[in-house]
Amino acid sequence: MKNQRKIIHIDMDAFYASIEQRDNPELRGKPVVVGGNPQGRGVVATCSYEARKYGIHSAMPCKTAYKRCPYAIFVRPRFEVYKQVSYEIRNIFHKYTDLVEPLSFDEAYLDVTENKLNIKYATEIAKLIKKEIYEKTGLTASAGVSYNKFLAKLASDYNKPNGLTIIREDNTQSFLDNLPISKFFGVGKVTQKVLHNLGIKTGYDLRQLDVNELESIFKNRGYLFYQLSRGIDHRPVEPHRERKSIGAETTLIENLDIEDEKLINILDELCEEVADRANYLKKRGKTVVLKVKYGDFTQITRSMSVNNPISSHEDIRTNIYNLFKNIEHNHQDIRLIGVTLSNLINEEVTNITFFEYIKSIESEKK
Ligand code: DCP
Ligand code: MG
Repeated sequence: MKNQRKIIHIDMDAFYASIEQRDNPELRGKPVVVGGNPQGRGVVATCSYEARKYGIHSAMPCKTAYKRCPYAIFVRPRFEVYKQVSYEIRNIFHKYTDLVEPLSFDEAYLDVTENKLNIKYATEIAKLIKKEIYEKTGLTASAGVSYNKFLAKLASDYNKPNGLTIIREDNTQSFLDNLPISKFFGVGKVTQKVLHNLGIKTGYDLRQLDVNELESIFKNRGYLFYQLSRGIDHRPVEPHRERKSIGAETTLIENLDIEDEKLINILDELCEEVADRANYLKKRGKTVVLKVKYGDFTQITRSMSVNNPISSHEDIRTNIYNLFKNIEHNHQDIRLIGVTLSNLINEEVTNITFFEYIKSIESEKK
C-alpha cells in the first residue's frame, strides 16, 4: 500500500447528448442522437442512454441509427456549447490538482496523490467533483478511483451513467480476471480476434500466458499485456499531452471519380486546414499522410517524409498532390479523403494551452 498514487478518471455521461437534453426539455427521457442528418452520410457522434437501448452508438452511420430507432430525435452538434462545458469542468478539476491530463472534451485523468485541499481520500475528491459538476453544469459524470490510469479508467466505465467505482489493490486481480479482453488498453478489434483464436477471452486467460509467449505473439505489446493483466501501469498523469499528428478528413457529399477535379480542390482545402492548425499550434512535421477510402469502404494510406520539417499550406499541398498522383486507379470511386501531418516537432518550445488543445480536438472531430 505504501507509495501508492491516487488517480481519478472522470468521464461525462453521454456528453453531447446530455447537454442537448439539458438545454431542451423536450428531449429529456427520449432517444436523442447527436450527429449528422438521419438520411445523410454522416455518423453518430454520441447518443442518449435512451437511444443506446436500441443498439445505437458513437461512430455508427446515422442511417443505421435511424433504422434501429426511427423515433429517435436527431440533433446537430453545437461545439461552442460543449467547449464551454469542457472549460467549466476543467476549472473544477484544477481546484484539486494541476496534474490534470485531458483525453478529450469530456474526459480527464487527475493525480490527486498530493492535492491542493489536502484531502486524504481520493474517493472523497471524486464525490466532491461529481457533485460540483452537477451543481455547475446540471450534468452527470462517472468517476473511477484507483492507483493507476489503466485501472481508474476501467473503474469510471464500470458503472455508467453517474457511477463511482473504486478499484483497490486487494480487489484488482479479481476485477481484471473477470474482465473481457476487449476492455484492456491496447486491445482493438484485430488483437481481440488473435486472442480469441487462442482461446483467450478474459483477463484471467491472458494472465495464464508467460511473458515470452506474449512477446512472441505481440512483440513490444506483449510485455504491456503481461503488466496490464496484473494491474501494473506506471504511466504518469501528463498535464501537457504532446500531439503526435494533425489531421483533417472529409466524407464526400457524393462518391467522386479519381479524375474528378473537385477532389483536387477538396484536398487543397484539407491541406490548408492542416497548415492553419499546425501554425496555430506552432508545430512542423516531417511526414505527410494521404488517406483515401473507396466506395467499397476499403482504405489506403500513402505517406512520404521530408528532411526539413514543413508546415506551410504550399509545402503540404505539394507533397499531398504527389502522393495523390501516384495512387492506383482501382476502378472504385472515392468516398473519403484525408490529410495528416505527423512526425511533429515544436517550432519553438511552448506549452500547449487548454484552449489550443480543445480547439485542435474540436477541428479533429468536425
Ligand atoms: N465523440 C464523437 N465521436 C466519437 C466518439 C465520441 O464525436 N466517435 C464525442 C461525443 C461524445 C464525446 O465525444 O459525447 C465524449 O465521448 P465518450 O466516448 O465519452 O462518449 P459519451 O460521453 O457520449 O458517452 P459515455 O457516457 O459512454 O461516456
Ligand atoms: Mg463520456
